[in-house]
Amino acid sequence: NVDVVALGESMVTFLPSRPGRLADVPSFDRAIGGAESNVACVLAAAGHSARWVGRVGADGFGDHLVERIAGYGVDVSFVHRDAARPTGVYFRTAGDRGTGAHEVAYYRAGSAASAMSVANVDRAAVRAGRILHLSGITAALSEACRTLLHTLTAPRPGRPVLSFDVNHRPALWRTAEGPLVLLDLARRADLVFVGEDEAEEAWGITGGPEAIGRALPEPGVLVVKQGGRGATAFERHTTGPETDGARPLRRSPAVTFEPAPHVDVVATTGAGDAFAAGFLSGTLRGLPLGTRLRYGHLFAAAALTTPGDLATPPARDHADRLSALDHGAWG
Ligand code: KDG
Repeated sequence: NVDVVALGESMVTFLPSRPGRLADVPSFDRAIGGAESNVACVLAAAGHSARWVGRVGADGFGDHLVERIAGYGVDVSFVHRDAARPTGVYFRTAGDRGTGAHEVAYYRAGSAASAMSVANVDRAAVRAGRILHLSGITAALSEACRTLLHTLTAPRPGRPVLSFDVNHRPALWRTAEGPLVLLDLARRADLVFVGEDEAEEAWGITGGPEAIGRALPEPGVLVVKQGGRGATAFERHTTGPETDGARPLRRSPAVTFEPAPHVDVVATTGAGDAFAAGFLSGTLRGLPLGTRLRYGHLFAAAALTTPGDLATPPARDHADRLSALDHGAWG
């Protein structure tokens, strides 16, 4: 049995050799990306068992992704190779020092991952973990991927705890229904990650975490990320263990805010994935809500201070010591 299964598209990522506009950058360094496999890699690096389920081309970039992700200790035995479609890739520029804003160019339309479907994904392998981690990116890839997510998020007996990162990527959506699809998927999940800015951009919610909490009353745990300021988590208590996959019954929610430590940001890409991995790591270890948020911040700090999407999280004893520091050292 595996702790976490993550399903989604992974891509070869090209990082700029120097700052500047995409139009000007002369060369790029190869790295790996993909929100869901990032989560799986960070969790594996943090000592949990993780599986990534995806689809890549039968090409050298596909080999590279599978080998690199396996190198983190992630189980890749349910990754399919598609002889007819290529592995997706993307290029990005270095973030603006002040705002972190950067350009992204995706080459993933018609990719192997966009052909993932109910017919070709091993659903037993996807449902084999304690936690299944999905993200809204997959819903944007194709109609077949959207149907797959709907199937995987349907309530059913024995469903793993469903973790969903909204990951709104406006550049990927070719229909106007993206925000509604994301809202529907988030409502089906047990644990949801969403950025405050993302909730405003996708759903027009401007009232901060409380307003997002009101718009999303269903998930047992809702985590609202507030950029460099911190994150707020709402935990709606369950009445007992989720033995038959029934939705947890809600009482009044517990709300916790944890400030983020100050870091010199090198690149923001992958920070959300690292945050999710940190929170999930704390969840798997049964840690209190505030500590789970601190783990999210610590893992995100590692990603924020490296140029690539992926960074090794702090070792467990180190993270435990840092998360136990009093509030003055945080925020
Ligand atoms: O969260 C990081 C991801 O955005 C990056 O790895 C690429 O998966 C990606 C995407 O679709 O943007």
